[in-house]
Amino acid sequence: MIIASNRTASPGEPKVGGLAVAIWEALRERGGGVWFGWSGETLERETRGVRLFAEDNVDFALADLTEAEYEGYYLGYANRALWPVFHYRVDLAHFDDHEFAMYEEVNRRFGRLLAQFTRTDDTVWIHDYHFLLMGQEMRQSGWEGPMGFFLHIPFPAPEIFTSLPQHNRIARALCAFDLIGFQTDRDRANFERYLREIGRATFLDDGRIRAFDHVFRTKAYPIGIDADEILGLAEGEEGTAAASRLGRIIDQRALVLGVDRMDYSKGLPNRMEAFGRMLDDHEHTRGRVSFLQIAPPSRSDVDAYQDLRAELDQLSGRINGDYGDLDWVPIRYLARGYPREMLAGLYRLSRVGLVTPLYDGMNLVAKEFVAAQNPEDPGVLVLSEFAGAAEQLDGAILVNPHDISATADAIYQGINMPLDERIERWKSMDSGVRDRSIAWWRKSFLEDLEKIPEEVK
Ligand code: GDG
Repeated sequence: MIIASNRTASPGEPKVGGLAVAIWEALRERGGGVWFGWSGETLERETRGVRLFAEDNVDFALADLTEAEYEGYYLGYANRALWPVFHYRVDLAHFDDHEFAMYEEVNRRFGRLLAQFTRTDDTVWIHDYHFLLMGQEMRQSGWEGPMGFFLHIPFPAPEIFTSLPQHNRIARALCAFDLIGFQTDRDRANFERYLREIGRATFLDDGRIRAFDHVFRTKAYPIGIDADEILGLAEGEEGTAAASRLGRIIDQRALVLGVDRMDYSKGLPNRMEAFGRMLDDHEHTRGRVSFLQIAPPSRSDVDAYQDLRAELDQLSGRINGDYGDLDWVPIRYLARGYPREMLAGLYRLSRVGLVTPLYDGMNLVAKEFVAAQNPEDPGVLVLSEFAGAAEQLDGAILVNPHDISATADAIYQGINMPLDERIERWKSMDSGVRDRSIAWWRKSFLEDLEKIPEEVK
């Protein structure tokens, strides 16, 4: 089993986060393998090789980036072109041929490095938008075995995807995989529509697709979480300590909670506006509700992220200035990360989980919030209809995050929802989250991928 993702877990340290655990388990379950990725180090000059660390029967193979590659491949094409376009923010996208060349170069170099690890009978699984071209590079390096790809972020409608000057090159490279996994049917359908309308694909009777001289399959595999792990953390010592610490401060007030990487796709300004609108529309909620937004900064070397930070600082200050009082701050906005244990405790304490991205591949926070709840007194999930998770979490109050009034109403509805309705909604979500777990996700993708060699090519 050979897996590549831009960042890997740290060898020798506990594997935290859904994806890291899923990959780690996939490798161990199959008796070992290689987990390849960027080391997180940038060097002035290129080093050709990889550093190997063994843990159990897994080899971590870590490659460095040069400063120019980090700038062009990672900050540049991946995060200034692909991320915004795939999240429908063409207005924020920056297209630069040099950055694409760096992206191509890193995919080529990494693809060749990875090909060196493969042996007959191996299975290759490549992850996410950093490595869209890597499958093709692997094929060109001679790898002929089964090779799958999973896209963690949305795949946009063809009208948006084609704004990328290199859309044809990217789609062609993706088709070199045997199995292309998406978070939702919406994403899969977008990709297939691109192939049909622009890629002149043929859709075969057995469900496979022929395009750009390759035959492959596509399917949605909604990523999940380990619900028991989150529940255990929420009920554990650190989780309950965090909840009682915050509980003392917010007193009897209802807690509305948001937890997001600070990213423009997460709809944070809209969310703050909506909370302010609710205070405006329902005066009696003032002093009775507290909104806690945890937003650890990410990619702060990219301009759009610096602009977002400034916008949130300003907006939270304005709302707190307008509505706050001597003994009450409406928005607690914390631009830093917290340990997972604490987050789980806070999810459980909250009356409303506010997850309102403008666009999101899946959104694991929504699922974690559900898993952490007390079955006898569960909180309410207010969820954007544009999060992949909305295809599954039917007990949430779904909102259009661009509609500030509707989001304000949804928060209000959540705060006031009667217990029996909360329980009913939560139950249906919790069983879905448990069913479609991270283990289910990994197993179903790999089972499908491993069937590929049996199919007539
Ligand atoms: C990408 C796609 C897709 C957040 N703050 C802290 C913290 N977190 C953890 C959450 C959750 C994870 O980070 C965030 O996952 P999301 O799914 O919500 O979002 P992205 O980071 O954008 O992830 C997304 C995902 O990949 C998986 O395929 O669902 O659509 O964009 O687990 O709990 N963890 C800690 N401290 C924090 O302050 N420890």
